[in-house]
Amino acid sequence: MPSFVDRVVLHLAAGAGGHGCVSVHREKFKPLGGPDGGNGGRGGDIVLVVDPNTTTLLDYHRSPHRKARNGAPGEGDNRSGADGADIVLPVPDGTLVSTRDGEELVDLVGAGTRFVVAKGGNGGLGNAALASKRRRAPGFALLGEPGDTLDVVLELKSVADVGLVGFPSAGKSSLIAAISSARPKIADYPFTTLTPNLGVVEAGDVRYTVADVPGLIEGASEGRGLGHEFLRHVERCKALVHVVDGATMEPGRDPLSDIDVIEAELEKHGGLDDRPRMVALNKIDVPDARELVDLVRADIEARGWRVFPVSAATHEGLRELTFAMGELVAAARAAAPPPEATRLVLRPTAVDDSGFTVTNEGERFRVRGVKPERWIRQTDFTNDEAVGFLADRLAKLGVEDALIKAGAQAGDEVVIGGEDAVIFDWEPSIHAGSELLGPRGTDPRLQ
Ligand SMILES: Nc1nc2c(ncn2[C@@H]2O[C@H](COP(=O)(O)OP(=O)(O)OP(=O)(O)O)[C@@H](O)[C@H]2O)c(=O)[nH]1
Ligand SMILES: [Mg+2]
Repeated sequence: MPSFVDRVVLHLAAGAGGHGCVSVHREKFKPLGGPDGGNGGRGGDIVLVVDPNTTTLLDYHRSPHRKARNGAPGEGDNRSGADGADIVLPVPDGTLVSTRDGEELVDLVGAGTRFVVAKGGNGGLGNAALASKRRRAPGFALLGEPGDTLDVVLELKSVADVGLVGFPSAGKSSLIAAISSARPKIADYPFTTLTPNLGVVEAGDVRYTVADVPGLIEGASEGRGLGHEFLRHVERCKALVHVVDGATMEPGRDPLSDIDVIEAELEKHGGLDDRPRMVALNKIDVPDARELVDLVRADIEARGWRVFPVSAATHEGLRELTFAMGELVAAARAAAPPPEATRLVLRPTAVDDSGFTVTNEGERFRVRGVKPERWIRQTDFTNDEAVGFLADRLAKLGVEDALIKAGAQAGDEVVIGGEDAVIFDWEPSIHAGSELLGPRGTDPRLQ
């Protein structure tokens, strides 16, 4: 059975920032100019954009690894490195983005809606930008930061006003083809439809969208047939229409029990009780089916649902059906607030990104904070002067003092960051040492 692709896991890597450059200006007869190392470029972002021409997640199923370009390193003569190009991934309307743990990040609804799902790293400052009165000729530059790397789950939940539900081969796709300009695949074997088809219907002055759902069978919610996960596509629908096959020859099936089976699956899926329903008794061009209409109509109407005998084949009854669906949609629109805007769930960031915390973990002290952790990533630990600069920054932020307050002593282990943290043997004097080192620079060309 072909796989149904409305859920994919994407492996994303935004671009890394380019490193800053260490360079010293040279000119004939002026051997010692100032520092002129340029900044590294930004790494490219990965952006999801709702594109009406994209209807499936198939492309991402085939190639789930996406990587944006890195920023270029800075160069001498104050030339900044080029930014890495963003990559833009088109997704269908109604794509839900979440983490692998199931935490919802964003619900992308409406053409053109954008979401930066992976941010590129900032470029590192070159030594020109790091120069100050006190540090006239820095012999180091900052490293570019890595870009976000993460896995996200994309799930497609169609955005349609009316959802058609029913057994395989009941004629749901045929109905969509008959009432809209959509041209879904139609065939006389079950499970023809593997991804929902979406059609736009105009009935009087109401314009609405209709989607079908792959055929349901008893036990779908336990994974039989194509499984009930398809029902997620009708979660957003304002109304449901049962499409019932009036001409099926299968033993044990009749319109009333078919409806009961589908209702039981909807019930198990949950969350759809409040959606108004109607019934389209299809295939009345077949004499047996036409006879059934009068036998079952009263029972269905007793549930409060309107019944429409139709034929997707001859188009009989379709005008009444589409106008009635339009009425339901219009009523739902009038009752509900305006179309749902994109719901953004922002990833939790540190409460205060200017601060930091120091915790005594027994064996070591741990420093957490947006700034200290970023500074660590920017530091070239092979360069003493860069390490001194880091120590200065940490001291200025108050990390040094906080460590002393927390009881840290020379030689204790200090960790800055979370999982892939950097571990130091703490030397309170590193601060003072860097002061000495700092202003002068170690670039041998400057001696
Ligand atoms: N005689 C007659 N046949 C119909 C009518 N509507 C659909 N059919 C036939 O029924 C079969 C199934 O139609 P589909 O539209 O593919 O059914 P479906 O409900 O989308 O089926 P799945 O996608 O498999 O769930 C096809 O052979 C259609 O030609 C109708 O009104 N009259
Ligand atoms: Mg179909």
